[in-house]
Amino acid sequence: MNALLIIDVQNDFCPGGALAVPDGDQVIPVINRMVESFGHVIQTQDWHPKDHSSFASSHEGKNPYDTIQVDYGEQILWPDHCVQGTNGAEFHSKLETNKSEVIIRKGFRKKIDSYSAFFENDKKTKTGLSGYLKERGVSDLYVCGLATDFCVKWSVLDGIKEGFTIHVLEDAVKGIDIEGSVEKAWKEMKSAGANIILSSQI
Ligand code: VGL
Ligand code: ZN
Repeated sequence: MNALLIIDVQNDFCPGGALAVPDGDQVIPVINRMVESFGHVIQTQDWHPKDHSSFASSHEGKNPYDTIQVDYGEQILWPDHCVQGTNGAEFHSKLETNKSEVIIRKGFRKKIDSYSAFFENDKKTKTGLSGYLKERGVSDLYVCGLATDFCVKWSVLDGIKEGFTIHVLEDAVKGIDIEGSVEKAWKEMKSAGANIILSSQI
């Protein structure tokens, strides 16, 4: 069974937001068309407490995009974004969300960031999505949303590890791009076995 997985199409990742992905909102009409074609739709929502450890503001003397070492390795520090209950954390108002059957929230533990829809960045803490999909009989995930080089990439890599067949909708994702991270993300997703397709191929 197929499902569409929409990653983090939230105000803070769209133009005008706190961690805006360049042209991030341009994925919305493409995704809305995909929603019409899919029988099952799943979304993720980045959902941080206001003093989250991934925020530069939580670390004295640090600036956004600095990196620090934490228990689970390197962590990029972000501008405050997707704070629980704020407008920035809401889905973009133009995104079609009515059909979504489940919304996975991630990044709500203060000490652990979470890019992937499946595991938090410690690579151990599960979101529960894998079990949900397996119980529902989903085998193939069509991934779209924001951002190509972080939450999309890690969801794709973990989805493959969890045994799903992963298709990435190339024209329905956009990246942040820090020092070539978008190009690197495409390489990693391809070499892990992701199937890269265009929305017109659906
Ligand atoms: C994301 C950075 C921090 C994403 C979330 O959705 O790609 N990136 N939090
Ligand atoms: Zn985040």
